[in-house]
Amino acid sequence: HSQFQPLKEAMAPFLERRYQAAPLVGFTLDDDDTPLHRVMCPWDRDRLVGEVRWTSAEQTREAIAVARQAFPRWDATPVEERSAILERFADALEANMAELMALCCMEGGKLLTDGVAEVREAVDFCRYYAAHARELFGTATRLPGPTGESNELMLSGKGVFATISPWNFPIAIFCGQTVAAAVAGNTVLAKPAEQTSLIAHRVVALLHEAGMPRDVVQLLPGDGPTVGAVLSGDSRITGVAFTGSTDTARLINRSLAERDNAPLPTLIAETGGLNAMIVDSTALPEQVVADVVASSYQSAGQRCSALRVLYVQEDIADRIIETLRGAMAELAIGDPTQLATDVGPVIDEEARAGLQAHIDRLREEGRLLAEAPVTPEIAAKGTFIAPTAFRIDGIDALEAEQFGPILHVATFKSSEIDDVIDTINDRGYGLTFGVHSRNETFSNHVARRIRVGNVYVNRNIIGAVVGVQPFGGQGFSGTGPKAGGPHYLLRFATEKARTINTAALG
Ligand code: TXE
Repeated sequence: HSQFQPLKEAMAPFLERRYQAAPLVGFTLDDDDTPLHRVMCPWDRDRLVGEVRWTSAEQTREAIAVARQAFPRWDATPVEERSAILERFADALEANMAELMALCCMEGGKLLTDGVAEVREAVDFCRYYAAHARELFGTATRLPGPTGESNELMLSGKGVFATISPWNFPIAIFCGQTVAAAVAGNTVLAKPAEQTSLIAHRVVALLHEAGMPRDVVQLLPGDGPTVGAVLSGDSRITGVAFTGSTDTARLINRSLAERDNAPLPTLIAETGGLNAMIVDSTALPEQVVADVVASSYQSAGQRCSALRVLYVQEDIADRIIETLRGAMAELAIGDPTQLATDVGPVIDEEARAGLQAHIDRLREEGRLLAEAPVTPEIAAKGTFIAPTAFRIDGIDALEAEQFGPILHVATFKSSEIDDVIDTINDRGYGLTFGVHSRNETFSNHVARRIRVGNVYVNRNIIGAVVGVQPFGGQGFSGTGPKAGGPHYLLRFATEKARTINTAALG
């Protein structure tokens, strides 16, 4: 904890600040047009964090016109200049770490250490995409061809992109999608999640200060059915980079497809998961449980990569559950600004109520295996959910992803392993997956057969280091390409092959 102590002290003054936010667009706003929304703190329900003015449908359409007009100029801007803006922005994020962490705690309910990780990941995205853009967009690729002809392939931006982001990584994912679209030469309409508008406002203000033109990246805070729906229904939008739930991705896909007289769209979607881990009887219970607790309960289970279903081989199940009970009894739940806290609140009352209903149902069925303690005083202060583990028959018992600190545990016999893998594959999601075993033949077999985007062997399943573990799923979990991987920027780009008859010039 000692390494975080100076940051904790540096963020203290920002915890008291009241923030104001509004759309950041490339035209003059008439301020009184839209209502102000009050932002309350998830772990201290009477505390006002700030106010945000949401974007109206009309303002959204005007912003699209601005983006369209700015596109040719921005796409013609040398990539060196575009990348340099991302690098200056990365420096600015680092320099403002304390304030951004404070905002993550206050508006997003994130632990202080999660806030640090957010900023670092955003910085990594900026530097990685800046470097990649130079490679991809800097020079045309020469291609072989017959004598008297020159052939080359050039990459450029596609047009106007909307980036629609979730609240659970309000800096990292929001920045990653937005800077990728921009550095590839597109103009961008960034729509943050309703719940994290203040953070997004501060981030885009820093991006503009770093030199990103105001008409190239515009911030449109607002609700999904208004701003999000206008963006995905407008025929001037070339593509959408979306991260959020699978249901919303389906809505956006439909809306893009139904547009008249619109370019065939690009949809890059990173969506939900029903992530599983398989543990065989050779695994070490202490190590398994440490990784399970991290995977299921870090960030209060509000990670798309979080572990939802643990499959344990029958003969080791009792030991795993006993060890898990012990570990969960130790979890500290409460104020996310305190370094000793392990689990903070969930994002809002709607999320809390949905999770609680799921918990109540499983508890009534007598399925509770373990529970972490939440004191009544803490529960009364904010949207806290006690981390729990329940026994279920298998992944098919779950209708949907439960986006919170709830783990489901099923058992299997060693002869059933291929059926378990088939069931997980057939469920349709395909984001993260883990296997714990000291038998390499077993873990190789499982890792090979499972159809997911990210497989983790003998560790937790929630890591996604930029450039090291490119991240993203398949099936219900997303379209690819993987964020923080070498192919990501290509989906934001269009290719032009140029053939010159060199003989014609003599
Ligand atoms: O999603 P929502 P949330 C997933 C995670 C979970 C979800 C949580 O698994 O399922 O994200 O985020 C906007 N037209 N991932 O609750 O509700 C909405 O305003 C256009 C996956 O925020 O889908 C918000 O900005 N837009 C992941 C955004 O969509 C609309 C990593 C997301 O909202 C809209 C992180 C509409 N009709 C989280 N309705 C991964 N796989 O990488 C809403 N929105």
